[in-house]
Amino acid sequence: MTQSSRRRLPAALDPGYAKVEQLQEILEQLAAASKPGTRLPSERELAERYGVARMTARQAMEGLVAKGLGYRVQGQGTFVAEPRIAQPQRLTSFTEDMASRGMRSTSIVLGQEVVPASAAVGRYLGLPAGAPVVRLERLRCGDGEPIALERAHLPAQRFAGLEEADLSEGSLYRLLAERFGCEVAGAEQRIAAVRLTEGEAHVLHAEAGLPAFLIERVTRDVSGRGVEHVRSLYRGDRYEIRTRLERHAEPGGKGGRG
Ligand code: 16G
Repeated sequence: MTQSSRRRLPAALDPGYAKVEQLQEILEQLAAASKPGTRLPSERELAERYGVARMTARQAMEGLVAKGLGYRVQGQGTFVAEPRIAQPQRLTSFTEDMASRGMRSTSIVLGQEVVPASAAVGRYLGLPAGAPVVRLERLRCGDGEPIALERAHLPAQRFAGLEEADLSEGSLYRLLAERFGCEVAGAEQRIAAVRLTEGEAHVLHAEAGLPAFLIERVTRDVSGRGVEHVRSLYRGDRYEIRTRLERHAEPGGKGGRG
């Protein structure tokens, strides 16, 4: 434990509360106040400092790791994890999400071609089944690290030539706006918890079975027309979804009282 991290820890536990939870809170505060990659106190150090059993210290550490706030390195200890990237409440692009965190967005294009729309994709985009759509499959990276795997379908006639655009660095949304005059205006999405299959994990440089968010989105332009249907897999250890809930909010208006 470094001098500075020791200084941040409270001196003793409160006897009126459960020890594991208190230790976990202490570790969470310490992790939040430290840079990613900082070594956290060992189980032995924690146990000695707070006069608790090693098992209690271990449970607190395991809780921290399970929440994705720390990671273990065999034989070296537990370290502060990178904070997750939050999906904002506005309709943003991956490039914007990364930029807002000071990260550089790049993509590895895994597929980019015109294919016939399946019945489901056609329905989402307001096209007949079999109509040409551009299938765009990208591995999205932040500062070079894989974060999400996205498979999008867009109407090929409306976005003619999209299958040949260079999307390894740039933003799809920006390209749609600049080249096709199409501004995305809103989206409906659903989010489910899944585990990565071996193939997905391989592409995302993760372990098979890692929890992930499966996000299915239909994005619309100002006139309400479907612009893209996307299925994205976001690594659960690198991404989080935040929602804001207001009890008295009225759609499109100020919060009322009821
Ligand atoms: C986000 C969107 C995706 C969109 C992409 C455009 C989610 C779940 N998905 O990743 O639908 O295609 O942004 O990003 O948020 P780009 O403009 O950086 O290419």
